[in-house]
Amino acid sequence: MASRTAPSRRPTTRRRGAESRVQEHLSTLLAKVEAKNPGEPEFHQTVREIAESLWPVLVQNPKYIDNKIIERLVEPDRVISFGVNWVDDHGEIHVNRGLRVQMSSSIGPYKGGLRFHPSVNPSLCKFLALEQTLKNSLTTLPMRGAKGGTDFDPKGRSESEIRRFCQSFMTELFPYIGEFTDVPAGDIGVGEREIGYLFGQYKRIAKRFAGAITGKGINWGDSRIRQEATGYGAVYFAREMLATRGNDLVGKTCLVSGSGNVAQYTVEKLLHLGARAVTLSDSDGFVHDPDGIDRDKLEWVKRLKNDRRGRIREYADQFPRATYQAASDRDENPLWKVPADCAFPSATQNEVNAKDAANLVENGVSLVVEGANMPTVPEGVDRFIAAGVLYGPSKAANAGGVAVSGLEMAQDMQLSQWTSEEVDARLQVIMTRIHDTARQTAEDFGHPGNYLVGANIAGFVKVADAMLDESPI
Ligand code: NDP
Ligand code: 2IT
Repeated sequence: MASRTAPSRRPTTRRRGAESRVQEHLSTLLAKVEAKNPGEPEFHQTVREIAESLWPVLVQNPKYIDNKIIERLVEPDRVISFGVNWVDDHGEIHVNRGLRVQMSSSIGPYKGGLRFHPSVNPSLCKFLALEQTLKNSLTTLPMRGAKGGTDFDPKGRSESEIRRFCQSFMTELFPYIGEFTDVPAGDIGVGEREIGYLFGQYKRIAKRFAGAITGKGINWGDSRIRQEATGYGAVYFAREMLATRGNDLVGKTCLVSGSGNVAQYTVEKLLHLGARAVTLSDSDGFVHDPDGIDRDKLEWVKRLKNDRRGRIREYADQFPRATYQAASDRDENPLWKVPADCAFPSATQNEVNAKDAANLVENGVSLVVEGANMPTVPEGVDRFIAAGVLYGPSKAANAGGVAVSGLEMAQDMQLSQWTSEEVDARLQVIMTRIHDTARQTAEDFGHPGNYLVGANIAGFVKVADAMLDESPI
C-alpha cells in the first residue's frame, strides 16, 4: 500500500519489522473494508485517507494494531435503514429511504447531521459518519460520530410537502435518537426550516422537550451562532493557518463554492476580517463578482437561497458586473481558475478534482480551507501539500458547526441560552485549539505543516484510547 506518511529515511532492523507489520495490517484492513462494503467508493476513500495518515502512530503504538482498533472504528455500531412514506400535494404517495449510521467509538452520545439529497446512500452516510467521529473527537466535546439522511429531493417541493416529509421521516427515526443517545442536526438540504418540522414532530411523539436535535430556531432552543458556526469556524481556522506564516486575511481575494449555509457564513466572516469573496455556486453553475460580495449583496443571497429558494444564476441578473457560468461536464470547474489568494470549497464531496487542484496551485492560491466534507479528491490533497499550500482538511476546518451543536446540547441541558458573544468566543477558542492540535501533532509525528496527518492522528488517538479504556476487546 502506497502511503502518504510512510517513512523515507533508512530504518533500523527493529523499526523495519514494525513498519512491515503496519504495512501488512493496513493492506489487509483496506482489502477487508472494500470486500465488506462493495460499491461504496466514498466510504473506501475516507477509510483509505485516514488509514494512510495513521502510519506513524501505528509504528509507535502496536497496541492499536493488537486491539484491531481501526477495524473496530470503521465498522459502524449500527446502520439503521427505514422507509419514509408520504403524500404529495396532488395525493400521490412517495416512498423514500431514510438512513442513520451510528459509527463505532466511545465518548458521549452519537452526533452528526442529516442530509436530504437524491445521492444519499450507505456509502455517503458511512463516509460522513466516520469523518464525523474524528471531527467530533477534535472538538474535545463529548460526542461520538453519526450521520444520516434520505434520498428525498427537497428541490421544487412545496412547504407543505417538506413538512409532511419531515414529519414522516421523524416518525420513523424517533426510536433511535434522544438527548443521551443520538442527536441529529442539519447538513445539505436540511436547514432551520427542516429542523423545525423534525423537532416539532419529535416533541409531538416524545411529549417532552429534550435537546434531541441541534440547529433549532433561536426562539425554540437554538444556540446563538449555530447557523453561522461552520462558516465562521472555517474562516477562524484559515486565520490561524495564515498567522503561522505571519500573514492574515486582510485584502485577500477568496473563492467560495456553494451558496448554502456554510458558504453564506464563510462569506460573512471573510468580510468581517477584511477579505472579500468573489464567487458562489450551486449545482447549476457559479457566479463571479469581480467587485466582491459585500454585505448588501450577501443579504440578497441569503434571501434568494433561504427564503425564495432561488438559483445562484439570478445573482448575475441582479448585479450586472457579475458573470454566470453554467456547470458543464468538462474535466475542470472554471470556478477554481478565477484569480484569487484563498479557496473555501463549501458545497459537497469531491468537488475539487485533481485538475482543479492543479489549477488552484497554478493560480497562486496559497490557502485552501474545506468548509464542505471531503471536497478535495486525494490526488488534489497531495498536490496542495506538495506545493506548500496551506491546506485545512474538512474534519478540522469545518468542525465549528458540530462544536457549537455541542454547546447547544449543553445549553439545552441547562435550559439556558448564552449570548452570541459568549458562543462566538468559545467557537474561536475551539477552532484555535483544533488548529494548534493538528499542527503540533503533524510536527510531533514527523510531518510538519501537514494538517491532514495531524488532524487524523489527533482525532484518532483520543477515540482509540477511549475505546481501549472502556474495553480492550
Ligand atoms: P446547504 O444545503 O445549505 O448548501 C449546499 C450547497 O452546495 C448548495 O449551494 C448546493 O447547491 C451545493 N451543492 C450540493 N450538492 C452539490 C453538487 N453535487 N454539486 C454542486 N453543488 C452542490 O448545505 P450546507 O451549506 O449545510 O453544506 C455544505 C457542505 O458543508 C456539505 O459538504 C456539508 O456536509 C458540509 N458541512 C455542513 C455543516 C453544517 O453545519 N451545515 C457542518 C460541517 C460541514 P444546490 O442547491 O444546487 O444543490
Ligand atoms: O458535517 C457536520 O459536521 C455537520 N453537518 C454538523 C453536524 C452537527 O451535529 O452539528
